[in-house]
Amino acid sequence: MIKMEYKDLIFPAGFKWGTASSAHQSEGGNHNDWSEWEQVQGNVKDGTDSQVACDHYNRYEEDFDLMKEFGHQVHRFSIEWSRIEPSPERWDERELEHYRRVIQALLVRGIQPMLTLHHFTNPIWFRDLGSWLNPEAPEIFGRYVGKLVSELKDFDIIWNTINEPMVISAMGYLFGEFPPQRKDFGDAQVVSRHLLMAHGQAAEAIRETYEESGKNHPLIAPVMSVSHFMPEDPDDPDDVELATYLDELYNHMWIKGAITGKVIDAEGNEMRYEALENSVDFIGMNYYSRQVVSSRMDFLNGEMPEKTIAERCDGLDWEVFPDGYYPLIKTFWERYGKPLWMTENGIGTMDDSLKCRYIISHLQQVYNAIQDGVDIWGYLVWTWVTNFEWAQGFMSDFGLVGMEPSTLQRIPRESAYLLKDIIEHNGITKEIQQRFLQ
Ligand code: GCO
Repeated sequence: MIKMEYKDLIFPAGFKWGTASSAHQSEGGNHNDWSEWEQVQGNVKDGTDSQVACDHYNRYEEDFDLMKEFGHQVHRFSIEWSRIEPSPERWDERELEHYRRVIQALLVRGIQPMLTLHHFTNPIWFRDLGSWLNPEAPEIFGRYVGKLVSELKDFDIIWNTINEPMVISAMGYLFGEFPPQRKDFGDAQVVSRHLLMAHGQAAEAIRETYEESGKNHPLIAPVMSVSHFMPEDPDDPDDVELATYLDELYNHMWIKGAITGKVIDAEGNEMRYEALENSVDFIGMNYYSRQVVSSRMDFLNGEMPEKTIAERCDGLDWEVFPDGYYPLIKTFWERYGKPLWMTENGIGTMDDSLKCRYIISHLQQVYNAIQDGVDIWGYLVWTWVTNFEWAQGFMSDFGLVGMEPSTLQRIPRESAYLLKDIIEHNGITKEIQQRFLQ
């Protein structure tokens, strides 16, 4: 075996580390469009649901204690819309108080809250109004955000508006794998446009609420899921063209709209959407894997080439492919010139040594991008405690901290200690790389 020569990869001073999660996947006890969908047999692959999740709603202090013990500096989480606004414009004071306590609990432990306003789930009444296909959806969401932000503006919060708009539109409206399980390219386009407008409405509500109370503008960002599209046959111009098309469609079209403030309307015309102005202070990037595509298959109907995968995520067709990370980061920086946060990266596996290798090999890419001049502010692993992985249920375990199923007791894995080590050194030392990669 060839012995690799490693060197210390130390990140810039002030670089921030932590983990990310979402309300529905961790809290338990939610009632929203997802929780109802989960009750239909066959929708969640392993037959589980999110009703217990990791009971984070009741155990957040314990979870934050552990984060503090492990040196975390930031935690990204979401607020569950259906709890705050259980019916239109009826605000649940008890739930608002709950989330104030959650935020406070992070702050007193010295952990910066990064708060996601929308992470996949919707209130039942919003679903019944047509969900993201409803032309009024952006305003309805903006109204909610205005209320929520007016309640939370006194806390030091970094705001994420919409989490992974293209996943909502592709998985829910094109591939039919998430609720509402539609399979219609036109619908998917409408949803992605409405989510873009909703992002604008949310950003505007945040800016105005802060301005009205004489506060400084906080940091606001949308969070993009990015995937590295590759042609199955790099010498086939049709494959190359398809990969380029999908890269534009999935990775760029939406964020370009948020940055330029332009939306493509139903007739295909470009129009300015004022609320999008100054709506992006930085971009959150979630990277997991690559996507190999072939022009001989109907990708938009869910057909993808068979591939032999050496290392993968459990329960999902996601190959470990760190080399796809750097080019995406670099392109985002070159095209949009906005600072970046790596808001999610990780792998669902019971093989914790694979999880450790995954994190290190992806961080090498982040480090290289920083060396090449990209302004990256932080890196968050998905996720801290084992939680509910959407249509996979509990088949894909992304946790750095495992959970004893009957007692829900938290059990830090070696990967949790790895992250602690990385945070202590503000990087991946030579020793860390040797320990895990050799
Ligand atoms: C997201 C992600 C998470 C997933 C993670 C692993 O939307 O931010 O989908 O919710 O759990 O990406 O699949």
